Amino acid sequence: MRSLTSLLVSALLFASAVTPTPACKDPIVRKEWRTLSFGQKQSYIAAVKCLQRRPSIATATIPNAINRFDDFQGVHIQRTFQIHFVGHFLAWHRYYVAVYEQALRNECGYNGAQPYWDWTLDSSNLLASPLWDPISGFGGNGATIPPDTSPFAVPGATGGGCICDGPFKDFRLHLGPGASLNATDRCLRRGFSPVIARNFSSAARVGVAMAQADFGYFNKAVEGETNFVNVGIHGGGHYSIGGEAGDLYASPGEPIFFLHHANLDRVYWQWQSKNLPARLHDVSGSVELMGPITGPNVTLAFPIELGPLAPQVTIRDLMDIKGLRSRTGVLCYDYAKSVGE
Ligand SMILES: *[C@@H]1O[C@H](CO)[C@@H](O)[C@H](O)[C@H]1NC(C)=O
Ligand SMILES: *[C@@H]1O[C@H](CO)[C@@H](O)[C@H](O)[C@H]1NC(C)=O
Ligand SMILES: *[C@@H]1O[C@H](CO)[C@@H](O)[C@H](O)[C@H]1NC(C)=O
Ligand SMILES: [Cu+2]
Repeated sequence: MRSLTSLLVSALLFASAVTPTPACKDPIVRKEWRTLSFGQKQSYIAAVKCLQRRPSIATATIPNAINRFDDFQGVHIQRTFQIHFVGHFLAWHRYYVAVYEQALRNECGYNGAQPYWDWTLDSSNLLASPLWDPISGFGGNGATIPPDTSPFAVPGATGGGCICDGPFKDFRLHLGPGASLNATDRCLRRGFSPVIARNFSSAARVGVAMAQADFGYFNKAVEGETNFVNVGIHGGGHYSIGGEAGDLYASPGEPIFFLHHANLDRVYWQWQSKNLPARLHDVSGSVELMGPITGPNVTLAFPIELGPLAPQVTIRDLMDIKGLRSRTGVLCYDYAKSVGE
């Protein structure tokens, strides 16, 4: 009798023989949030809310995940210490956002691409960002609660409580905060910090990252350090929103996480595009969180795992955002210019 595994393997081989992965002819184009029409913004938000209603497929490893949105947050919580301050930080998050984008399209009928948030446009006036619009955007700051007096408090944070308006006002999270995968029932919190946006989300900060000559230094400029003296442009997006977005583990519980990481990915692609022949192959950095300089370091063959969300791939498969076109990778999207570029 054939085992279940061999049946599955032959079914997969059969499926791939019949329908080979289509090449990437027409990459979907990711646009800056404020360049979308009102209807496009509404359809994106409707798709996110749809993901928040569809049942989890990850309860074997994340028992308290209730819906597909939880699945994404849960996988990030589980892997926090394997995917930050490592050489594959940008590759992992590139794949993660692309798989989320595909879930919106394939499971929720969304026909656009993942929008990005070019936070340099809001760096000097965070509170005026159109992202916070309660009708066309994601709603605004959290309610004002007593300030966080811990040493890890975000400088300049305001609000901090549950969000008060917008499409996610009544949305409930089921995992986190922090590393907890216990069943919880929580609101979405925000704690806007205009000073973090001003200091770390500026065009000048992006310029510093773009000027780096190799991937190792570029990655360091993006991720910054584990303090508030330099949170990098990565931390800039997270801590300027604060609340859930400022939770290193549970931050994908903030829907804007995916717009922020799409923009980081866009900066990464712009940096790669300055010298594609070399930079499609340039990876370095530690395998382990803040790992020793003596290695081990990542290589193009390093595996990128999203657990129940998607098949394992390698960094090599993720180096080219249009890699599926030449069948050298698994991705197929592009970026439209931001406002004023
Ligand atoms: C999660 O649940 C376990 C078992 O009940 C408990 O020991 C642990 O403290 C909980 N963690 C959090 C963060 O609440
Ligand atoms: C922001 O930058 C100003 C000016 O350089 C500096 O004085 C301040 O400490 C910085 N604050 C944070 C939170 O980075
Ligand atoms: C690991 O990479 C760092 C730079 O990111 C480099 O200085 C170091 O020599 C590398 N270590 C090994 C063992 O290759
Ligand atoms: Cu992350």
